[in-house]
Parts: sequence; structure tokens; C-alpha cells
Amino acid sequence: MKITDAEITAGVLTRRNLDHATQRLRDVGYVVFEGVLSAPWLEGARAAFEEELLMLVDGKPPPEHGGGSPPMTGQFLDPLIIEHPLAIQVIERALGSDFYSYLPYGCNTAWPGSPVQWIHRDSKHLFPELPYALPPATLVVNIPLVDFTVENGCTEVWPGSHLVVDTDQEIIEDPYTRWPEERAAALPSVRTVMPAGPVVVRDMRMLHRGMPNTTDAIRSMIAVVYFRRFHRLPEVIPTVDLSDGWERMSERAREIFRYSHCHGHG
Ligand SMILES: O=C(O)CCC(=O)C(=O)O
Repeated sequence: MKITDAEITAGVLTRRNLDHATQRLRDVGYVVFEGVLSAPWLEGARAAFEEELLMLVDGKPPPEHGGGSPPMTGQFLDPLIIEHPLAIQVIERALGSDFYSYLPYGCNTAWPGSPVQWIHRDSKHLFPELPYALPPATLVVNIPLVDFTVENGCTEVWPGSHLVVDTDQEIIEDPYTRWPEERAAALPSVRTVMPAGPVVVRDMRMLHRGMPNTTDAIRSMIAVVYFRRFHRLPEVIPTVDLSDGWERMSERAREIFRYSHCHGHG
């Protein structure tokens, strides 16, 4: 959606546009704030990310879709990446004020020659066993660092599919599982053709897939994930030395207390 220069400069959405953006996220599964990052900022970010991404693959781009995280220093911690003010307003509305993220964030990369991915979700439904979808619990902020074109593999997305429920047990358990193509074929999809520079907030349940990059340039997109916090967990889950008891605990107990295991017990 288009917003005003005044909103971009102030980093504050009008009440009306915040309402629209949140509604669009709820209805469609994503909202695109067009042209909010400047060309010089983008050029600096693209160059820095590409340098780091190339280092991660030893300078040899693999012909596939990849992730990759830059070092969490300097410009990679720019507030426009990790807490973009326009995105944060929408996230706060959609997830409530008690949300969190983690570092390092990622960067979806369609390397030159990358093939089509299978259709998938990035997140499960909250209660996947129920025959209806609940409001979002996980959102991702995507920042395409280059123009997204059909040729360089702009993502294919299925608007509204974040509200479609799964029936297949395998998908219920693992959202990255290949979603049935014949089911997706009956649902409308679009390619995310757009110039570099938008900030996108996307419901991670929405069906999508990376598409082939037939150019010889890297197609990169920052991805920072935000979660609604549901429980009053301690900030850091305490761990204890279970060297005396871990082996004697049942498999189920080990699964239940998996976040408490002490160093050395996998
Ligand atoms: O890079 C893209 O266009 C999508 C990547 C993706 O969906 C993934 O790797 O899970």
C-alpha cells in the first residue's frame, strides 16, 4: 500500500493507514509498504549483504535457494532492519505489545540458477488440529534488497491461504512439508513483482514458494521473524545439571524437560 512521505519521514502511520494495513494483513496475509527505503540506503545494504552472503558460500554461489545471516554488527543491526517503525506498528497491533524476535535474522537468497521450491508455509497454525484458523502468532518482515522480477525469482504467494486449514497430518506436524500442488492449483496465487525498497509484513502461515532465478544476479531479501509471546516464561529458561538423572528419565520426560537439560546432554 502507498503511504505518504510524511508518514515515511516520521516513521508513524496515520490511524487510518494503520487500520488498513492491519486489516490487509489479516485478510490477505501480507501488507507491502511501497518505497519506504531510500535508494542509497538500499544500495548500501544490498552491497553489504551480498558480500557477506558470498563469504558464507566461499565465493561460490550454489544454484539453489538459500538462507544466510550476516554478522550481527554495524549496519546489519540498523533499526530500519530490526525494528522498522512502520512494520513495528502493524506487528504490535497484530501480535499485541508482548512480542519478541531473535537474532541472527536471516536473508532469503535466490542464487542465480536456483530452481522452483515446493509450496510451503513457514509456520504452523496455532491449533492445527482445529478446523479453523486463528489470528497470526508469527509474522516476518521481509525487505527485498533488489527489484523483484519474474526473471530473478520473485516469490509466488497465495493470498488468503494463511486462513486455509490443513487436513494432511504430515503438514499439520511440519509446515515446511510440500503442500499439495493440486489443492494449491485451485487457489489464486500472485508473483511478488515489486521494485526494491518496500517493507513487507507477512503472516508466516501464508503459502508461498521461491521461484527460479534465471538471471546471473543474486536475489536477496531480509527476513526478520516476530513472535507473539503467550506465556509468562522466565526471560531465560533455567537449566540444571542433570548429569545424574538425565539417562534415568523416560524419553517422554526428556522431551518435556528438553529446554532444561544441562550442557552435554543432547
Ligand atoms: O526466497 C524466496 O522467495 C522464498 C524462500 C522461502 O520461502 C524459503 O526458503 O522458505
